[in-house]
Amino acid sequence: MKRLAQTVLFVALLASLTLALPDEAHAQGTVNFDIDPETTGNSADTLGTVENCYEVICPSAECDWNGSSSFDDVSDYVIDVVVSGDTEAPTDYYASLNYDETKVHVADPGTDTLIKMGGAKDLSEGPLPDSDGTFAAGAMYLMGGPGTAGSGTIARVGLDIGASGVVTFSLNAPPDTAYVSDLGTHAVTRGTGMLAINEACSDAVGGTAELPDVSGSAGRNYGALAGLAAAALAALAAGGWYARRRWLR
Ligand SMILES: [Ca+2]
Ligand SMILES: [Ca+2]
Repeated sequence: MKRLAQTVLFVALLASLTLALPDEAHAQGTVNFDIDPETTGNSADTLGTVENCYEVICPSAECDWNGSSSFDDVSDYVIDVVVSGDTEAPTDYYASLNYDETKVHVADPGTDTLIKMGGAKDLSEGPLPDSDGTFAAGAMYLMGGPGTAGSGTIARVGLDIGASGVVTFSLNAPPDTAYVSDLGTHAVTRGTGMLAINEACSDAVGGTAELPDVSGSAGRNYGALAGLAAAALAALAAGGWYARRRWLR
């Protein structure tokens, strides 16, 4: 009976060791994927500020305030999928990007999925435009390589904006999002990013959550109303002062 208990313990120990093995395969550092909705200062091996949310006024007449969409397959704006952390020179990568296809599509102009991996085989989903809510970017060296080491942009994504609203971009779990170097497959973390089209970012992060069902434009009107109220109070106070002076004379 004691021997049986020892055997069970040994098997359990062996099982726990085996389960720990996949972590050994990620001995190289973690690579953090994120979305940068404003690309200023970004390159293959440099990162500007990685904003969580960025406000844009739709740069073309196709964006309506009434929520209707119209796409013309031309890029109006670009965002970046960026990497940081243990960004060894990549030998292949995948970035599976989710987006709200009622507001943006991934268009051909402006999209560059080889920024960090010049001369690699482009494995990205195509042909563009992509309009089903998920765009799979990726590349792999069949010869040559590796790519550019360092934190920076790994894929630049051209967006055809078709409607107003807040779009949250996210990345799907490995293996759909992956980073591989000569050291092997890196563990990854995944961030999100938001583009507020003709809206305020504060609405997207709940800054006006205490107000009942307020849209972006209404939120701004509250500010204007508050300003008017303050002006009215000042006028009343001034009026009262003037009246008092008249009464005292
Ligand atoms: Ca940025
Ligand atoms: Ca797609």
